[in-house]
Amino acid sequence: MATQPDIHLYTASTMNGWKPTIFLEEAKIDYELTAIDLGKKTQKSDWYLKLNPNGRIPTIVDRGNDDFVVFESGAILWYLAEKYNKFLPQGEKARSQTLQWLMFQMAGIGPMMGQAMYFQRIAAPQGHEEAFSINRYVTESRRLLEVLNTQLKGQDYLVGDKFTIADIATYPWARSYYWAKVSVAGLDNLQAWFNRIDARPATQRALEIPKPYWAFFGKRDIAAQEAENAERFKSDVKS
Ligand SMILES: N[C@@H](CCC(=O)N[C@@H](CS)C(=O)NCC(=O)O)C(=O)O
Repeated sequence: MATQPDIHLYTASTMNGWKPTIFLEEAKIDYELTAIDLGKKTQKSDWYLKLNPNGRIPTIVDRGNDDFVVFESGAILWYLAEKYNKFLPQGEKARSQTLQWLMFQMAGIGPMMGQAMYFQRIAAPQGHEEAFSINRYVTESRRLLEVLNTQLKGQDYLVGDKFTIADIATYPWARSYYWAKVSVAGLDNLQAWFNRIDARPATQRALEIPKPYWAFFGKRDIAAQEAENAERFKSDVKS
């Protein structure tokens, strides 16, 4: 009888949702996937809230560790990195630096770009055009991308020459600058880093799981996916 994989991943095709998928594909680890339908609010159902009290994706359950549950995408990456001894350097300083850039993504890039997206892609098309908020989040996102650009000067990845969980967490967000309508003009180191990770087959494969959403990256079927996204998050706008 085939054994079940340790990791059961609950996720959807979003910037946070792709983080564990990128890790698992890059590390070539077998996992079971349950696609959560955000449009149907599956993430708010009772069974899912027992796993993730925040009612958001992603979440993992580790069957190999007494069905231990981990939520919050940064914590999931950290847990997987320790379990599989991958993408988190062993040396004390490089390890701390990796966690610093992971926190920078979780506390800065994600929330700011997320709000830039929300106000422009979800609220504005439904009649809530908030110029002050849009300007605030777009300007702050651009500033944070400039910080990444400076960090990437003369090195391939966020922490030296090794691909780490900091890159895994940051790439889906920063690479979605098109969706957040944040310019990356003049950020040459950042663009070179995009190109480097765009060329990683496992990461690109992960971006099609559970399904592709290339509109976030300004590529392919943009009009159709913009319409689908508007439908998906329609009920999130409160008057
Ligand atoms: N801090 C959380 C954020 C998770 C999050 O915001 N997930 C979004 C998708 S990117 C979600 O589930 N949205 C649906 C909802 O809020 O109901 C993490 O990093 O895991």
